[in-house]
Amino acid sequence: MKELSSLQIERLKYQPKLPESLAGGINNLELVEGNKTECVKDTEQIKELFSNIYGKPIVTFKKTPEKIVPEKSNVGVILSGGQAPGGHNVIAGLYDALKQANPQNKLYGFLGGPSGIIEGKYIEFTDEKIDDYRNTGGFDIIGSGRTKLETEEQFQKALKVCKDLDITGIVIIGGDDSNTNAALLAEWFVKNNAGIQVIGCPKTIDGDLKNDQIEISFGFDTATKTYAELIGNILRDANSAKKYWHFIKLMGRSATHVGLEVALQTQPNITLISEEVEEKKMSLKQIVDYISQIVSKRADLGKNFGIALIPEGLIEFIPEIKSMISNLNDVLAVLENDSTYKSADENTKFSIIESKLNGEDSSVFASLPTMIKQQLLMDRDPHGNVQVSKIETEKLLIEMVSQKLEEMKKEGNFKGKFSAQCHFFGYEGRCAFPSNFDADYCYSLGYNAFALLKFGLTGYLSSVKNLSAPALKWVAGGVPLTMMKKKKKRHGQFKPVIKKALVELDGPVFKELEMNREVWAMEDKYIYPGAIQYFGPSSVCDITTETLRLENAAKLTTV
Ligand code: FBP
Repeated sequence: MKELSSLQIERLKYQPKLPESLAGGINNLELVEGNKTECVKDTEQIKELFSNIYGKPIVTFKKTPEKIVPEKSNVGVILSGGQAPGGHNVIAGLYDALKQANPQNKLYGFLGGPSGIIEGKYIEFTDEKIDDYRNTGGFDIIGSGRTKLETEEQFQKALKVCKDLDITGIVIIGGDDSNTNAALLAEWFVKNNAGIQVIGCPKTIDGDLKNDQIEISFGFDTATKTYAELIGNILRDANSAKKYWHFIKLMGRSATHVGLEVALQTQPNITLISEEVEEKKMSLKQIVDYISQIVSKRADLGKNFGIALIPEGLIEFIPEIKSMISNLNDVLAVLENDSTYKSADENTKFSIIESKLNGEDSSVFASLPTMIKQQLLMDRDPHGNVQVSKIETEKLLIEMVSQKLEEMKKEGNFKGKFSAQCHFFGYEGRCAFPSNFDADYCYSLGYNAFALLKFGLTGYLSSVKNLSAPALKWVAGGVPLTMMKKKKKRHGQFKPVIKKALVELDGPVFKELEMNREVWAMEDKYIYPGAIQYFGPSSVCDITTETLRLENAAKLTTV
């Protein structure tokens, strides 16, 4: 029986590229320190919370002929949060660097996410284990989880597990919330003289963990290429059958980077951008009117089909719903301990909530269909986020657009047909085989994470920059995690968080969409990107996203 696909066999042999500074070997590095850093907001509170790791400098690495062989060290690695293509390569890069530095070194993988380090569940990596997972998608090598590390008890347990394994460095591979975990753990270890360093790695398909120092999180490239392939196929189907409107919700949590990138790769008829909805204070009704107008105008041209991209987090950005959700979060935090509420049936729960919400928020909640109310009441994730992937905004919009078009039909303002299909793309892309870009980027991030540990740094995010250039020209280094911090209300309390990067409406990526969307709405300028290619010309296999291309090109013109 066949155990591996032909592609799997070939991908296992792929040798990821490293930046030139790292390619000379892990023991041939020199650390270059930049200026001290400040956090993005709430400086005094963040300084106080992270008094031991606050304000460190940005660092980069330089190749040096000197060979410094470090003492033996053991490292533990954690995969945290949602899967993103390339996670296995971060571990492979980390493992290769660690073994190259000193073959006596050991790498432990904590199982099932951050809970693994608390519960002492781990494996020790071997060459065979790592070789089986090189350049593969998924996080199944050790699994992932969303446990939040924040209590004294959790930290004490993690310390004991690390001491038992003689671990002096932890690498946490995660998104904004997981890297907040990394910063809290780093601070606690320094405060308690634990002698354990913590380094984060920027992971998330959402693309919202980025700033002046982090160009993109890993996984975004592969995930958006995967969705663009699927959407390209649907565009072609729609353009062939000419009878359906496809409403496609795309993962990405709050930010619309995924939707925007996929739109630039495929050029659909409608792309909603949550950040624009918020900025323009568009109500749900205005969004429905906007979509209905395009459906109707296309129908006038004889086109009763099209594609609308809907960001996963849209609902949280519609002003009246955003305000209601914020109020609802506070109400639910109190009701969590209310036995009458907890034992009530669904309709009674809705009534209790409506009675506790402020006037306007209460009417907004009451006006939503039951399906959406139920989805809004689902448990928050351990970091306090509404689980937007479970809110069926695409269905809500189809229902409301249908109603609007019925009204327009009665008034003689819509003469076409509206038959809609809904889709939700998210899980389809999170575990895809990493593109060459993600395979190289992730391997470099892991390798670089060990370099940061080797120089005794803690509370840093592994950073690899200049990503629009060929891999050899990438710049490896580290960014202090505190630099990205600010405070945010979670579960009714203020907590330190990493600032999420949302789509910038005056940035080059959104501008590109804005410039073209009216044409794309009416004329069918669809692009069919096809599947990710791993072998073939570099112009096909190694290109990265439009987002990175446009952002880096804009930086060059402003320098
Ligand atoms: P991360 O921030 O953990 O990388 O989340 C990625 C993501 O895919 C989001 O786009 C999505 O909202 C969420 O995970 C869904 O997570 P889950 O499958 O755990 O509900």
